[in-house]
Amino acid sequence: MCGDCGCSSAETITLEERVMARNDALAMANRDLLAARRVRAINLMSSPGSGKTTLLERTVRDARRPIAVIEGDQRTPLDAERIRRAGAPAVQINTGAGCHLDAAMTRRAIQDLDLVRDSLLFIENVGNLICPALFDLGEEASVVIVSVTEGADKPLKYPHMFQAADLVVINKVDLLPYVDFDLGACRAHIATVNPAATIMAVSATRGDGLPQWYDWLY
Ligand SMILES: Nc1nc2c(ncn2[C@@H]2O[C@H](COP(=O)(O)OP(=O)(O)O)[C@@H](O)[C@H]2O)c(=O)[nH]1
Ligand SMILES: [Mg+2]
Repeated sequence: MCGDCGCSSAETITLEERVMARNDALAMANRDLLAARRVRAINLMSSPGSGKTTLLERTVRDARRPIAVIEGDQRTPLDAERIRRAGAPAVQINTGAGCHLDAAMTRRAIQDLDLVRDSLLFIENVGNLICPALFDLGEEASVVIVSVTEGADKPLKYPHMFQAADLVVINKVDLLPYVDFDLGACRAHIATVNPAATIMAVSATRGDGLPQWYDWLY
């Protein structure tokens, strides 16, 4: 039995499997829809405050292709407003108590956005290093941001998130002189949990590493 809820753990596992299977089917449908419009979708994940929205604002201002953004937060339209001010269409999803976006939410947001052919779609997931890694949204690539104020050990502590990443961005390198953060160790930890991941160090505010980010993106 699992605590107070009265259900057996076997029933819980079956329900979880059904939820994940349904999500995976919807994610595949999203992937097909996006591919048909030649839209490259990127799932952007990190702890709250790592700089996801800041990097997106900068990317929108420097855009070489049309960009649209889906913003996920538990509450407030704040991040979608930031993206619109930077110059791109954005849809905000508020998950309430939820800790991640799922494929159904993403589908509704895709329908609300008038996606342009040959464009980029960023999906800024709800900020945490755990749940978003479990849910396929139909993205083409996953990007995880870790910032130098979070500590170099996070890839080891939250390996599932870093294993899901095609690219890991180490952000806020402008703060390296002021924080105790071992960049080499962080790179090594990322490579330990995900040897295939591309790793780049950037400062979304000062601009370090942005040429590499744009090379990867375009
Ligand atoms: N020093 C520094 N601050 C940054 C950088 N990127 C983001 N920030 C700041 O970090 C805070 C959180 O950024 P935000 O983009 O909202 O993070 P999000 O929660 O991941 O979307 C804001 O105060 C940003 O100005 C950076 O490269 N360097
Ligand atoms: Mg944000």
